[in-house]
Amino acid sequence: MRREPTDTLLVIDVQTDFLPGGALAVPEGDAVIGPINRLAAAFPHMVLTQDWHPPGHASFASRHAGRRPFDTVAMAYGEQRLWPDHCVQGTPGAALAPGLQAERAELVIRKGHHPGVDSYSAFLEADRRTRTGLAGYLTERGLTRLFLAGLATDYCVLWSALDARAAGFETYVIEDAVRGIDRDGTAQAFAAMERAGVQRVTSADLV
Ligand code: VGL
Ligand code: ZN
Repeated sequence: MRREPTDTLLVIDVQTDFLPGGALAVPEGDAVIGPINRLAAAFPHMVLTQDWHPPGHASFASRHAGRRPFDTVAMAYGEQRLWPDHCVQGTPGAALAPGLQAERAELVIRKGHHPGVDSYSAFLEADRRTRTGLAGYLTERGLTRLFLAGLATDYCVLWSALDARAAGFETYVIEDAVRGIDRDGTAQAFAAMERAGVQRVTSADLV
């Protein structure tokens, strides 16, 4: 696939808490780092996201009496899955994964920082109204072709890809540079992305 000057590698949530041994470990989450590093060296632009929750965030099961991680609860903005405490601002678990080559990142966008609202998507928070500013940033810079990598396929990668399409970006998901939390959820996520016009590529197609 030919590289365009507007091509942007959008790396979602490659953070210590999502790696094996982390607070919300994604199976084989560390497997994305090698492909992402090779892509990072070759891409004209790179943007990262970081899940970045205040202590006691509303998505944490520990905040909801009688609830456990992976339960769902009704929030003002809709259904919310509950998680173990993860990616708490400033903690080691919230740091970018050691070994991730992030030097060339032009922007790190932090999301999930509103105490009462989650944000899987890099573009739009879970209330589906509050914008992160990423679409404006990319649009102002003319960065119109997005290639998604990172964690987790069935949550933050999925929602970011769907919102990228909804915002009119040409969107690709790099299948060997993403991993999911749940196996069925990951298969469903790939199907939903395909229906939305997200194209599937491998890192070998790109570098
Ligand atoms: C994520 C669950 C909770 C993700 C973030 O990065 O996919 N998943 N917070
Ligand atoms: Zn989170």
